[in-house]
Amino acid sequence: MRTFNQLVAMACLACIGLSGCTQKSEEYYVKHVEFPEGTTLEQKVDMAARLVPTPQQLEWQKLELTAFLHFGVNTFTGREWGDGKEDPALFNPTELDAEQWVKNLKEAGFKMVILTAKHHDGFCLWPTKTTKHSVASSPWKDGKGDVVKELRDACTKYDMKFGVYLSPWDRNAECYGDSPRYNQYFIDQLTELLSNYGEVHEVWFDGANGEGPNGKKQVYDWDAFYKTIQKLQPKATMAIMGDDVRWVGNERGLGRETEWSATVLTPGIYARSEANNNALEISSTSQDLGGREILAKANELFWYPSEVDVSIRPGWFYHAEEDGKVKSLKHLTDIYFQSVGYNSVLLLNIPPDRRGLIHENDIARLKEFAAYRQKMLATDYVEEGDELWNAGSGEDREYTLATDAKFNVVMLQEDISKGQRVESFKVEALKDGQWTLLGEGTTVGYKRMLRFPEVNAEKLKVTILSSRRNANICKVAAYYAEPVKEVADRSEWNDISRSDWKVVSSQPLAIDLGQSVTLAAFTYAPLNETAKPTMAFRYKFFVSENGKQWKEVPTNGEFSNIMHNPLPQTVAFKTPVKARYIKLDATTPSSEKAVVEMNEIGVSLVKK
Ligand code: FUL
Repeated sequence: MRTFNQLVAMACLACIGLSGCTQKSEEYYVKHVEFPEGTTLEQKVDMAARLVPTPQQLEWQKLELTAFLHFGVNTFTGREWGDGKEDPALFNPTELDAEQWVKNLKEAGFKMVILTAKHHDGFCLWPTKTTKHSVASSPWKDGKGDVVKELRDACTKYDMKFGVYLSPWDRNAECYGDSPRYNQYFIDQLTELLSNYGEVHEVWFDGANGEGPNGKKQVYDWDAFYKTIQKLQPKATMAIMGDDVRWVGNERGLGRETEWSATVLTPGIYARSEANNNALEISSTSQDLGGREILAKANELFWYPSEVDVSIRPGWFYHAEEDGKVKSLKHLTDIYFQSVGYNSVLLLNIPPDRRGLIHENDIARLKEFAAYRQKMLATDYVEEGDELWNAGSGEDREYTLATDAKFNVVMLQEDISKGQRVESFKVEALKDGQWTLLGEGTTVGYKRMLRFPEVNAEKLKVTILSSRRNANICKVAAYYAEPVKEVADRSEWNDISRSDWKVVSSQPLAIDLGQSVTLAAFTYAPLNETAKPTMAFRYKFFVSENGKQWKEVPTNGEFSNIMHNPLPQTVAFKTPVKARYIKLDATTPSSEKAVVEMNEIGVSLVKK
């Protein structure tokens, strides 16, 4: 593992006076700082205020909107996680056009695209020398195609940043689990991707591994992966199982209101990460990753900003049956305010379809989303909101608003190249000689947007209630965001009323549907769309006409990725089955007996 002394040594920079700044010089720590023994909380807070991003982390943060492209064999099998046994012949997009992807994403305001060059199924979208399990063995372009190259060329043409997702978990590689061999295999794949496609701006390593306790155990050599990136693409950011960009902790597009980029969470690729994070009793899903309470217990701090990854559809891969389930404009704008507006970068997934094109429904929604943001950002009612404000705790500043200002969003930004400092703030508006509170918030960081009911006002007052050293507020803006009505949710996944159902056994769950029907599919929908340790992951599904003789229905037996994305998963049967009774025999992600309730199950009847 790379030594931290190296980092700290290069990290201590002297700041030579800032214009408009009352503090003459400040010493900064780049990306990481260790607290020597005996450091008091006040000293830690002061050091935390001087932790700053690397130049590439800063550039990354400014992108705000980035796009994910989940594409691969799953696109053709309908699965979310392939098992690696798929025939490469399945991969055959009929009209693949990477320019269509990039052009549309560019027009919608996205600044980078990240492609699943290899997902968990191990199928490579470029003609790799490491395995036959790639596009080279597919009928697409007679095995002469290269999706990574097509995307790279399109990114060059449209001046779009380019990133690769390479799944460490590989269900196809025969050497997976034979740790040294697979690590070399992975490094060879990484080397190809980082050597043959020009500049790569981000490398995204997924942390998912669904093998379970009895699966193959692969010990990853993160240090060697890290060094490969450092050598071949030193300017790239390394995300998730990386130390530049942190997973926000859910796949729903929900950032934290209090979001510290200067965080106590030790990145998962460091050997000491488990020990450190266990000692603090934290993980990437914890609420407080940088407040004073947790800082008091920590020995080191990282500049490790949050990225909100979420799909525009329920699944990460394209499934035709989700064409009507593209997230609504209301949902997307909420995601925007809760990611970009909560000091995070949004990584929105838009999965190309079986043609190899972004589907018309997704494009239409992207256009609406872009138009919405453009309209909102076109008019900033704050005058002189760009003037740098070096604000101490308790200080306030008044801003004149344009005449007839009508707004419902206030945006604040800190100059994070000098650290993240604001701990709490409030915003008030002056109307007819009266100050009214519009809202309060905690962290600001790179960007914080506060929403409230629409107001007309003459002045705006921002108060920094608490800050770690003086905050460097570099932007205050006020916008009007058109209220958006929610379109009714059309996710129906149960065709027969449950009032006639009876649970005939709870372990495994067996249900009498009260009538004999012909089923086309069943759905498992974790209660409140929330993951719990007792939830189902692997399963067998049985049907019966009399509740005594059961017949197993062939399925792929896995609710892929349900732990991270606990949305309803519908399993369509190859051929319809007759049933009065159904049974789900399932185990949890840690291979215990799962607990499933009747109202978490739905059935779909064959449509006449
Ligand atoms: C998860 C994966 O398991 C999903 O399939 C998807 O790629 C998502 C972005 O990350 O961990």
